[in-house]
Amino acid sequence: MNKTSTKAGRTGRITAAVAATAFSALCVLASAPAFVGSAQAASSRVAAYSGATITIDGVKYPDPLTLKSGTKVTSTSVWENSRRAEILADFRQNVYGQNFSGNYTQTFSVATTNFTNVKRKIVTVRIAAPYATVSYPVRTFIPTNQAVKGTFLMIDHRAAATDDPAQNTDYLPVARLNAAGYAIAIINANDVAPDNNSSYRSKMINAFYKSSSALPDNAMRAVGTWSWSASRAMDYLVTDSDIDASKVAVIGHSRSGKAALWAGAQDTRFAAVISNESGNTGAKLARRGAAGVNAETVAAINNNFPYWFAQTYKAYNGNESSLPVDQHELMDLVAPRRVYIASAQGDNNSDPKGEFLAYTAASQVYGLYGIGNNGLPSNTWQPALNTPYRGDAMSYHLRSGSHDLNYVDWGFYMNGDVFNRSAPTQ
Ligand code: GTR
Repeated sequence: MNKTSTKAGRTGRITAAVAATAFSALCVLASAPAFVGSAQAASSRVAAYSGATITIDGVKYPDPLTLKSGTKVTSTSVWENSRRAEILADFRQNVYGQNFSGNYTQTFSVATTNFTNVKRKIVTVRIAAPYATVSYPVRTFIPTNQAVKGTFLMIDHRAAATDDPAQNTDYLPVARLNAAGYAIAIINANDVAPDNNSSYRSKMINAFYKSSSALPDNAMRAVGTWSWSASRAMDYLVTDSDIDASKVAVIGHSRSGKAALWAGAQDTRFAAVISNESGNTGAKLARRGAAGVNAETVAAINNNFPYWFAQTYKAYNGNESSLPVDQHELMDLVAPRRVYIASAQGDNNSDPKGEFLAYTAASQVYGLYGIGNNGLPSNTWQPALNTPYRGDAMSYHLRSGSHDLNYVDWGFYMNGDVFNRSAPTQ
């Protein structure tokens, strides 16, 4: 099969509008001295958060259900048509960065091989952008001996996936997933934006920006590119008659969990979003800082991984309380689709309690749809270990042990009816 489409892209058009609004703010930044500076210097350049707040664990956080104008959001239509766009724009401008806005041509070519009970499709996504053409594989494994229950689209920064349908590690149990009736499609994050400070621009980013020029401060870097590329893989999946496009869950672990959440927040075609121990700039509330457990802070992540997020995010180093958003609102953007937050008890760097609190706070926006039951018996930390909690459209578990994606996690994703949710009642 060969399929070609030319477009500015759905996301591209939205981005252009957002970028135009953001421009005046950027002009102010441009006249200020060097942008990358100490946390102190950077923080003096962003205004303190002055919008409406909610209280989580005794601390004030941005209220997802009050418009910037001060009007309360009481209907899903105002949420979807107005408030959701405000939050999305704030995340783009201040955290993950703006998506590519240049036109591109997208082509898919598919090499299909049949194995016993499994069909493998190595899909090559080819993006011809203004400065270069970049191709990357989407390794897709589909069971053929039973009805397919749904598809996991995995963002894999460990470059773990191979072409082998028998591969079966804890992190990537392709054979077990297929045997259980699930399809899996995998993109290697390094194929689109290498997970490296000196080479992250080398593939997709330099196809959209001149390699000799500095990136705009508000342009997305590696994590945003991983998310964007997952959506391009989804562009393919919706065309594949072996895949039920209404049952695709984007999933990632840790840094890829951040990317999966951001992909699912932006791209409403994903029926479910699974964030496995995504921590800082993923599921963890930023305002908790080190959270008494030496958890990763915004300053730490920006200093250790300066190429993951927009340059604008660095203004919040040591200054989380000025952020116009916090991470509960990233989950809000997924509503009313299923969001699954998974933590590990020993994963202090990710601040499991901070992930849990963001999850419980997100029930507020799901509640607007009448599906606010998050499945937990109580919103008080700490829930029981190794227990999958499932609400109408929200799922959670806290695994014992340390930072990893393992077969205990996958077991919950496979048995948990991830691809269904109660219908919104509003
Ligand atoms: C850590 C980083 C985390 C998380 C993790 C991972 O070094 O501090 O934000 O992304 O890597 O990806 O495993």
